[in-house]
Amino acid sequence: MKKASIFIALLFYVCSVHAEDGYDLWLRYKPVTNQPLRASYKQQVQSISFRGNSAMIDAAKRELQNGLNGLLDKKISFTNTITSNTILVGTTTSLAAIGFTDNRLQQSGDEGFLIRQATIAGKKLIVITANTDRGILYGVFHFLRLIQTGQQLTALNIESSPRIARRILNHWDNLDRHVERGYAGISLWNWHTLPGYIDQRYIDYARACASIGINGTVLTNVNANALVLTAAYLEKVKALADIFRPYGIRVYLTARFSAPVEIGKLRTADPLNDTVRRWWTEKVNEIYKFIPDFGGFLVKANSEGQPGPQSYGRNHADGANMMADALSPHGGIVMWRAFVYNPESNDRFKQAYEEFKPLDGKFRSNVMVQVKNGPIDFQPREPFSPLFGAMPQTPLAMEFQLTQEYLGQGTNLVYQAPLYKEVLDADTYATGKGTTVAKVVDGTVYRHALNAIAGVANTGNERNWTGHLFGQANWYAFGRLAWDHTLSSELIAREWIQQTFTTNNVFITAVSKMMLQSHETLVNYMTPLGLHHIMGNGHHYGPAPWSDNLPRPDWNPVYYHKADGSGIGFDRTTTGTNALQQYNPEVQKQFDPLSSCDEKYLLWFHHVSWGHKMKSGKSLWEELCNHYQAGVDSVRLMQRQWDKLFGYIDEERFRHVKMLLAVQESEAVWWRDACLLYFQSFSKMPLPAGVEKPAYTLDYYKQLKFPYAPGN
Ligand code: GCW
Repeated sequence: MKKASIFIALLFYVCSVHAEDGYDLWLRYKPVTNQPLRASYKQQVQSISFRGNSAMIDAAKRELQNGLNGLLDKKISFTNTITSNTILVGTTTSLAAIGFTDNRLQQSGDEGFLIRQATIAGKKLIVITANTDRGILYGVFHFLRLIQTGQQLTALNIESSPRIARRILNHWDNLDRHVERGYAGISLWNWHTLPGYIDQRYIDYARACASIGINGTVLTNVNANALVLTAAYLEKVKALADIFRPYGIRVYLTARFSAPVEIGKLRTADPLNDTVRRWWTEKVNEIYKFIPDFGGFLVKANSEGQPGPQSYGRNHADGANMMADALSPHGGIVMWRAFVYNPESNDRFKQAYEEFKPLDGKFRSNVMVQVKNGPIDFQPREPFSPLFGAMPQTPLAMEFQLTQEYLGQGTNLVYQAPLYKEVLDADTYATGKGTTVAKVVDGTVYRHALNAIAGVANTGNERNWTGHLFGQANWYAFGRLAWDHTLSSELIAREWIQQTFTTNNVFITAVSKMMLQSHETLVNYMTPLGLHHIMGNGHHYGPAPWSDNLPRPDWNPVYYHKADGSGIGFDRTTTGTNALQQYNPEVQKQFDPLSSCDEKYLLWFHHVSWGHKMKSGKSLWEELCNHYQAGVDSVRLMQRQWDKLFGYIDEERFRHVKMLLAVQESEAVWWRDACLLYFQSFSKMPLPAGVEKPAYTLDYYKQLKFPYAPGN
């Protein structure tokens, strides 16, 4: 090629990879770049035909038309007649009227859908059908996903329905728009300008959620403000609920237990007091006047200073049941959180179980207990919470944290699907082998019709929604796994990459590899071998394993690692707090004795001597050092992998990720050096060969302060 033509080709290429700011998430609907494929799509999708009429059908219509117009780079029109190469969309009933039936729809429930090739009135076409409009909406989004991910439309035959009924985001958003543990700006909800001003963001949020099957949103922080239950705010909540409804999303609120006192002017919030009970009944009736399909309450009570029934000598069931009774006539539910701990117990690990296990069977049928994935608090790696194997009579909702409070916050690339899967696939052995956490949560083990999964949202008003562009992948993965927890982390990563960036295979392969390694990488440079909760106090930013000055012992990192001259780790066996006994015997065997403990969880359960011989033959100290170094090395590898991808995507997003990877590298180095210097003061052993020397002294790391770290 001549120089000039190379230049023109290059210019054309650069211009065709337009700058993008991430706002469009995985719903970009850019023209399919593979020309033969686009041509075949165009051939098969010549028009759209919708049966039915509702706000939800309208939303599906708009999405399908916009999506196809973009993807096929052609205006697709609607038709009312049955012609070949049409996408025919309608519910079971409306399509039965024109002679289309499929028995599989009997199993699809009220959210599932069917996408398949069909011949109707002699015409070959593609049908998207479901029992309900909601199923249609999900089917439409799935159909668009097929095109976005470059799948063939010939011989389509897909039946899909969600395994978990309630798939909910939990926003820890305050009424002043501060987001607790938020790293992506301020809250999406502009309470001040609602209900009059409807931000396009609200609609795009709903579209994004619906596209991955999320069907509920808790708008407010679990550290709740009772004001949201007053009429002035309920009007604003109603405005959001009205926007979300056509996208199949129900609104829930957090209920502050002391609301009857704070906004109701009562003298008590005692759940057994008749006046208090009447107050909640009336409050709930009022809410349903604003929002007829209101989902219910999420409640954090008697935890970290939040008010609750125990302040009145009552228990969690008394509190939850009171609210449940008020909600039940309207079909509302209570999600009562099990995240409790008080300084009296000898091990924070054990407390949720100690408080909730005795209450199994004491809750109303519209109460769920919402349990964090692990026993402590969203650590980079936790064993599953023992409650999942211990509450047969109570529907348990899973709570994951998408926002990266303990996973590098806004600057680290960490794809969390492997973390979610590790927990969901863990076996509780509650009813014998194969009683996985996922099967407890989705209701199959104990046949709970009420079942739910929640993710603490990572969204904010930053242009790209999640601060770090790759945070979007966690939102996406949460929704996809909530729909079907058997999907693999890799498949979800690939789907996300294809829709978010490009369908180029070199790019997809390289980036999915980065993503799949990223969680283990973070565990290595932060909390390897079962270390946990050694982050900075309060803001939880950066390492502070030395920290020991908070008023409660169980808020201090030293409580969790217990490093001393003899070794490191928390003894939760019979010689220690015996927290292990909360698991079924088969699970206990995976962690105890020390010699057979899965080393990923070692320091969660054992206090181990520095010289202890690990499975590799190396000492614990050496192994610990190597893990920290490996974490840093893997971040550097991610940087090199990313650098090679220059030119595959727009420069704006490329540079965004590149810069953040550099920040991540420096934070990984910081974690390694601060932790190793500190632990070395106990082990008194040298850094093994291959582990880089820290650039500063331990005192330097100890004096670092971050008064304005976000999210606190
Ligand atoms: O992880 C901890 C957080 C708190 C949070 C709490 C909870 C909303 O540090 O910010 O409060 O958990 O889950 O209730």
